[in-house]
Amino acid sequence: MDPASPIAQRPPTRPPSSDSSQPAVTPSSSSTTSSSPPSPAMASPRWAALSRDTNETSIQMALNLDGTSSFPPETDARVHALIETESKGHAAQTSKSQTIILQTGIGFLDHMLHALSKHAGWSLVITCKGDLHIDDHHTAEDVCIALGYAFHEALGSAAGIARFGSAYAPLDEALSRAVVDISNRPYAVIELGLKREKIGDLSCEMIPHCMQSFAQGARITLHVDCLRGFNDHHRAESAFKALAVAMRIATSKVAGKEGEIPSTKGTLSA
Ligand SMILES: [Mn+2]
Repeated sequence: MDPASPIAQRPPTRPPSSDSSQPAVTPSSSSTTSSSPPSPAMASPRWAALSRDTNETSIQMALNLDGTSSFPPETDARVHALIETESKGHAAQTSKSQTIILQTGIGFLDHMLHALSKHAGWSLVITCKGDLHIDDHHTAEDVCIALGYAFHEALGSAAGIARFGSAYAPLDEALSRAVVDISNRPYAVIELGLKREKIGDLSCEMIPHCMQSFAQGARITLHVDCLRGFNDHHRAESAFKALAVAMRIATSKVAGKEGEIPSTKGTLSA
């Protein structure tokens, strides 16, 4: 998937935000039919829905950065169908405060995105039918770029958020560190030091590439290092957990800073 390509089936974009930080090409949101900018007292839902079909992958997704069971009105019927099915059955990933259903077709990718969404506090539903008869590449890459687009759209303006976030997360002997800047400057340095060929059906070379693809789509600056650890499953999972916590911190709303852009330039759009 070309990171610069527009996403198909997007409804009109949200009203211009006060800091003009929305790029021209972005998955659109959603959130409100009002034409006035959101006030702190009536903040727009930080959510996005995305649907994308190509010859390589068909992805439908809904994201709410603040958890809950609420998703945008334009959420794809296939996402709703999945939620309906899971709510009647084995909704093991869904809790009182978060709805998380991940069916990318790659089990270990589902596991990593589950860790990311759970510890970031997101509600996230993804269904993907990809060309897994070829390999895992298109599916893993496209899902993560699309998740980045959805994140960028769901966040909307960076006004009032912390902007920077960093976290360490261990998993037994493994320890990872993630540092994020909601910068509108896509850049990623990911060093996980994985040594296996694959974990489950996900190639280890795709794991840092997934994070890089997410950062590209989300337009964030991201540094993730696995600092130690013997077991590659542990190394990868600790990295996604560290990313999750760093994202939660960076996107948290700062009391008293409502409506303020956290930048010395006064904008994060340039
Ligand atoms: Mn695990």
